[in-house]
Amino acid sequence: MFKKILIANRGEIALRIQRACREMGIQTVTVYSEADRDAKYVKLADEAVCIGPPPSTHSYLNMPAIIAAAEVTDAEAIHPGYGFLSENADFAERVERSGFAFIGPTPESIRLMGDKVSAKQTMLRSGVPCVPGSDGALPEDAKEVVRTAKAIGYPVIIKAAGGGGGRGMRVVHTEAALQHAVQTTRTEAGAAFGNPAVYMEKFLENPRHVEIQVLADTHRNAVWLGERDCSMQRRHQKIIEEAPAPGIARRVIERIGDRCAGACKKIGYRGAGTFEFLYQDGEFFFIEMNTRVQVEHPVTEMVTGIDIVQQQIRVAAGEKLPFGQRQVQMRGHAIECRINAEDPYRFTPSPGRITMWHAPGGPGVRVDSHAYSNYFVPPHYDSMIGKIIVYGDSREQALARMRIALSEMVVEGIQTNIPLHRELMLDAKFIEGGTSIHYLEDWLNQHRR
Ligand code: MV4
Repeated sequence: MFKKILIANRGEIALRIQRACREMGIQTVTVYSEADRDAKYVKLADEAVCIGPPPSTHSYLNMPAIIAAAEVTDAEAIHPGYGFLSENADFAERVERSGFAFIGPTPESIRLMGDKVSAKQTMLRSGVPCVPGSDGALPEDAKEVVRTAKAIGYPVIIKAAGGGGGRGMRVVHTEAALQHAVQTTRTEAGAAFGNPAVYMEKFLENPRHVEIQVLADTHRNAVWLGERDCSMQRRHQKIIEEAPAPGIARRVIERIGDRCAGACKKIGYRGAGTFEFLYQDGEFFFIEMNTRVQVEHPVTEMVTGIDIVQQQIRVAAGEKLPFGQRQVQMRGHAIECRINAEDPYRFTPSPGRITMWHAPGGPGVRVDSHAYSNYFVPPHYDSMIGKIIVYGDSREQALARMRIALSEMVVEGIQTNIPLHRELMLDAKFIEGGTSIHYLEDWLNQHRR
């Protein structure tokens, strides 16, 4: 096992990785920007190295600075967390070429899944069901594009191969709008991702976002750890996630989960990963794969009892997964609310000093946050300052515990989205379960104040 790991991230996930390391007896190096100098997790780290000024392009995205920090501290491995460099294949490659272990998949896997066209083709070959669409990237030939759309049936969606997470896509309802949409998406994709390739899919009008968590080692073992429903989102920012997904038959999920684990074995995947699906009318359709640990990983940890971050570290060190698929048991229900420093109804960021921070507690309540009373939320980064995760034997109990946790939580000095979460936990349709990816935005439009 590694003796020392460098954490190339900030905020709650830096603290989360630090805690996993500490439990495993691994020393931690935290890198930080000048804006995060006074963060508590920086002081809690065994060693800390300043890697640059506040803008992430000069710090958390600065590959030479991060690798140099690993060199001077004699770290053996680098954990990238989520966001920043976590899905950058070139970074993973530079980390490995510099003699460090990258706590994540191989650069080849990251690259394969980073190109959404090659990701989809890989999944189709592994028997993972995908959204009906073009066979690979769209050709230049306009007539061929028209034929493809006709065969799929309108509405269709044009997506950039280099996109993902909602970036670089355009819905098309008529043949008249098709050519312009394809050309515009191509041009934008070339500028944004350095890759003008686009592909076409049937546009699903009212799906849920359900994802499958996987873990794979370097000994051809791969397991899936159940699913998460992440449909409660606004502008591709998830705010509530839960496991299991309400109202989906276990046998349907099991078939998909087994296919995901099978795909991991087939491509020699290593580490934690997430298969994103759209779920509509009882069917799953793969859209993309994330090759990192995700913000919402705790809900899976709560229902499986598996520490995903620890397992990421173990498989990166070459260890075998200590359990097979039959040992993975899902039990109870977990819900996560992301706490953002923002206006709860206008969504404008609200950085600044937290004058009072009181986190909830009690049975089945977990708070993953680096915040505390007198912590200054810097304006340079994502507005998420923590997560409340609750567990219950049933969804009803988890909901009740989340309502209590949200009622106990006190944050003063900045605005947060806690009032929004309090309302949503009392919303009849959310309580019923199974709301689509459009539900929150529709709800916000009706509850505008
Ligand atoms: C779609 C779709 C409908 N049909 N693809 C947005 C994020 C990216 N991961 C894929 N996305 C979508 N792809 C087809 N064929 C609708 C979305 C979508 C969405 C997906 C998941 C969660 C939230 C979303 C919000 C708007 C659109």
